[in-house]
Amino acid sequence: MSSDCVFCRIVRGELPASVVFQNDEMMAFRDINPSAPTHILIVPRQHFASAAEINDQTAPLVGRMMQIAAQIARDEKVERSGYRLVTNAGPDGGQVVHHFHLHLLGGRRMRALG
Ligand code: DGP
Repeated sequence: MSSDCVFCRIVRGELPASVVFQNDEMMAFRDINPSAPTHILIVPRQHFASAAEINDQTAPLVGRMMQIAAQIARDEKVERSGYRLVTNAGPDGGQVVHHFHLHLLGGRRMRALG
């Protein structure tokens, strides 16, 4: 937990969020600045900075986050049309919030990477 981390504050209930899923180890809520018609962030309750910090303890949690992302995609009715799951790490990755999270993006055609 980090007192000034915006996602820790959402997890603690100190900041509002449009929550679409939560359990004892993660929350999923709508991005405040959506890049697609469906743009949901999947956020572990445990604070760690980015994909660069995934370790043996957190790797199973990350797998379950991807599993829940697929479930949310079904709930959001983008499973058939398709979607993108992405995590940004560090400056060149465009990471702004330094609390690991997945972006679930759908509802429009994504551009090819690269
Ligand atoms: P990034 O660190 O670049 O992977 O993306 C962080 C995302 O978090 C960005 O798309 C905007 C979103 N965001 C930042 N602050 C808030 C907030 O207070 N509430 C919500 N719902 N989303 C936020």
